[in-house]
Amino acid sequence: MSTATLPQIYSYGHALDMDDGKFGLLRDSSDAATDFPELRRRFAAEGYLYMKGYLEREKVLEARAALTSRLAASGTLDPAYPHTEAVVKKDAGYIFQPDLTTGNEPVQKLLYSGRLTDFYRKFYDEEIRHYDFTWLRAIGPGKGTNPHCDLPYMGRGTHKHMTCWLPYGDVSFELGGLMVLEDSFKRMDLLEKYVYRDVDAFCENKAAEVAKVKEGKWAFTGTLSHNPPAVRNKFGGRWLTAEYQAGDFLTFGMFTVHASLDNRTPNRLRISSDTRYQRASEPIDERWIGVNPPAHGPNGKRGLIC
Ligand SMILES: O=C(O)CCC(=O)C(=O)O
Repeated sequence: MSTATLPQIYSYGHALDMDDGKFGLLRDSSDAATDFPELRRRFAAEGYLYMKGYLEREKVLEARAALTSRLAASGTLDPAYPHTEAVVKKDAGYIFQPDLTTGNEPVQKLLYSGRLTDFYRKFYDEEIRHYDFTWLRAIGPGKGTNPHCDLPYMGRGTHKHMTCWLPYGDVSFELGGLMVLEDSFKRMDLLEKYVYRDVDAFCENKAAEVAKVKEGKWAFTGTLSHNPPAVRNKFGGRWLTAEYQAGDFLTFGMFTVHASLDNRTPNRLRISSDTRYQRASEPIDERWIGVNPPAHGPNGKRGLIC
């Protein structure tokens, strides 16, 4: 399909090149929603599955309300609007708030039971596990996510786990959802030196790295680039995205380069989560499991001699 009728898209402060060969829409795989051999085939070929309307819209909106009521209670939202509209007070910025999901039953049920976990069980064709940590993002006006792969943040167990990116509400191009770089996971020639580095590993024998870690900083941030058009020019392929609706999810593997569109609304939050699922039989990254996962904190760090 031609991109001629689409609006100009921005990511990380850059206008994307909107030519047909450089930008496009995600393939909707809802036509194959019950055909798991076909879904596996598409995932192997394309590195992602966009499952439009797979989840019950009402349940997603219920989870949204459970999140926005907490955002309202924390004083983030403009009280002149219903909390479900997620209109932020001025300068609220980017909010990374996994805590909003703790003990939040509608969110926990949506992500870790029912249709979504059944999807991964059928996809892997065996028992699954999920990370206990939930990445909950409320992206404020003017913000977005730079290009990266997920493996540097979660590569200590299997490398065959999958990310599920799920919007809580409709996400227009203006509000800015996720985009993946077509066929980027096939470019191991370009990814090899980047993707296997662990953001929480540091060289014990290098004083500068030890000092950074002690200050709670990363020796390596996991960022692939701050320039989405330049990444595309290097890797080839198209940046692929969609106007998402509540009930959709996008799932992809650890080697797929992705980023987000910028939130170009004047005052609304884009609310989404990203969660991880894998075969129960495969090793799991210890940073993301348990009641209080170590995450990227001091207990998640790994000193190496290098
Ligand atoms: O939602 C975003 O802006 C980023 C999400 C992401 O990087 C991920 O799903 O791995």
